[in-house]
Amino acid sequence: MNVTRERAAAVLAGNWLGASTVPSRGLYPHQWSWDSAFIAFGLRHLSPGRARRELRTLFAAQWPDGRVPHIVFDPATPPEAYFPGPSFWHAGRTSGLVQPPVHARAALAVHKADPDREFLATLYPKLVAWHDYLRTCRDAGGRGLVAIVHPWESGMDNSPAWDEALAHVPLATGFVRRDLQHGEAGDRPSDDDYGRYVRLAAAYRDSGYTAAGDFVVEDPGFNALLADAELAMAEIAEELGLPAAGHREAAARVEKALEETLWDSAAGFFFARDVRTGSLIREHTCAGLLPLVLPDLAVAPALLATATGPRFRLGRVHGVPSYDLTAPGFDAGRYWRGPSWSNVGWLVRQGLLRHGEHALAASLGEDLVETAVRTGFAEYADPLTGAGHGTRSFSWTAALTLDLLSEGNCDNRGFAPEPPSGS
Ligand code: 9WN
Repeated sequence: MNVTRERAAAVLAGNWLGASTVPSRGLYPHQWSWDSAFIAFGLRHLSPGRARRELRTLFAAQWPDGRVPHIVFDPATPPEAYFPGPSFWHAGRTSGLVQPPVHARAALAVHKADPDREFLATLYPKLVAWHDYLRTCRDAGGRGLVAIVHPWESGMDNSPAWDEALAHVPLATGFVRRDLQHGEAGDRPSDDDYGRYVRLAAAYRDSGYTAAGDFVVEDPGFNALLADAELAMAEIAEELGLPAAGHREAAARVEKALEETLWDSAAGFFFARDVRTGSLIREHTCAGLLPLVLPDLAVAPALLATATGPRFRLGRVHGVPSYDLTAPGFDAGRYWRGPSWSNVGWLVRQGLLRHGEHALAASLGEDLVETAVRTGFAEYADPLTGAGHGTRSFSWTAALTLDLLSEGNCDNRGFAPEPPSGS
């Protein structure tokens, strides 16, 4: 194993709890849903058994209604280590929110690395129930798209796309933020944003996790990943000798709804839609690039033009900026308001490959690896300077680095770590 792989593997070993991996020992000391899927993409190259365990552990916490909770709390970790912890959610050892459905794609990738029919056969009905929950219980807009009911469900928590919809949510008070003990305040969401997150989560909890409240949004990223997950389900079904056509039809339905409802042809972009007002939220965030993962996307050429244009400057900046570089609110270091995250870069790279953009995909992949190693596997990075931000030794940054290196199309040198003053 070369030095880069060793460093990435050491991060995942350090964050392994025995049956799942924490995103980060300090900031996120439990299991998170979409993190575990990205982590499995990397773990499959180190230990397919651990990758399978990661996904099995997550799905062991699946709710009877099919939802896969966004956090599974580790009973051995002190409750005060993360807020909102288990006592806030009143949901046993989990939260009651969800995160983007990248799990079917991860399960398929783990199986491809080390075929295990029993693993796939056990997970398949759970994945079916998960997607059914999203389709049936979350189509608040009635257009065949999943609506998220909390910014945390997008995985892109304080994206500027949520500002308008959040503006009328009252602030919760009387809680103590734990995240600021582990992260720079300037890299994290503001206190007001946090107050609104807590208020929204409490209202959803008090409805028994059924009633959408003040925040109901159709997110292009979440829905694109669901369509892609259904394409993965078709492949899984074929592996298991089960009918696959229904999954392809489900993927096509979501893709059609995305194009009909969230695509703005004048802008050449997918925007989120506020279901309560019925209006598109015209903020260019990285979620609008994620439909590129869909190989049949008819509008891909126009979307690629936006991706390589002044707003995202793909190929000319580090990674994929989480927010429009030309927007007045662009902030290169704050959470989802500008910095590049490796999971988004990794997904966009998959999209580039699926649309034949091999040179751009290769340079993006090399940049993701270089940035990850230089910054000590930072949670996110400044797209203009490449400087690391957020926590370090972040699991999905390490896991996706391993995955990129294992595809054999990235430069595999041992990169020098960033000096502490540069981060
Ligand atoms: C809330 C764990 C998670 C990621 C999200 C990221 C951040 C949590 C937080 O960390 O969200 O879920 O406390 O800020 O935004 O994408 O899954 O890594």
